[in-house]
Amino acid sequence: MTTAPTATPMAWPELEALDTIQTDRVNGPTNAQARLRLFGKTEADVRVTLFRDNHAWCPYCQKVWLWLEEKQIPYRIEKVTMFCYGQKEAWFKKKVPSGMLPALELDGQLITESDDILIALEGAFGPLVVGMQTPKAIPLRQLERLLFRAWCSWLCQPVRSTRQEQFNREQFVAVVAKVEAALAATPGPFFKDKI
Ligand SMILES: N[C@@H](CCC(=O)N[C@@H](CS)C(=O)NCC(=O)O)C(=O)O
Repeated sequence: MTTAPTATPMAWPELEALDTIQTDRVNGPTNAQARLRLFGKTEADVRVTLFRDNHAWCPYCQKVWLWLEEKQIPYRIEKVTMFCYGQKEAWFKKKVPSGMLPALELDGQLITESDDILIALEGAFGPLVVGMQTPKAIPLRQLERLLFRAWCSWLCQPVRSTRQEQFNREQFVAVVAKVEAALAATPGPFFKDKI
């Protein structure tokens, strides 16, 4: 009789040693582990610190992350634990008592709420193609809020009746149809194809 080999899970350092692709986290392609991004500039040029979730899946943090990367604004990254993974860092709760992410410091001034963060960044560095407050962007931003509310009402909130569940589902499908229509209005796969 042969015994099956026992598999011992690898530790993080062992897994890291297998990663032979040496990426330059500071100036190379974007990556979720970076703590500093310079885009060829120097640390003296850094005016921004982004506080984001450890695992880089918070979509509101991603929104700010994408903006900074696309604009190539030098920034530091501070990682913060999300409630679902454990205790929120005390230093972060001192800064942002609600513990919500993202948060950002621009020239030492703290800003929360991803839309307000982007508006402040636009004020400092100029818009990323279409400004957050231009008439072109506003209906799409409203549509994103509608979509968020619709899926959250359907899937995240407790329902009291089958009728309510069905209503929430229909609301969601109706908003998705609006999103589809907005996408179909451009020839490409994006909401805005050309400016
Ligand atoms: N309206 C906020 C929403 C931000 C938000 O919901 N953030 C979630 C993560 S996706 C959060 O920080 N939750 C606290 C936590 O999970 O620790 C924004 O646009 O910035």
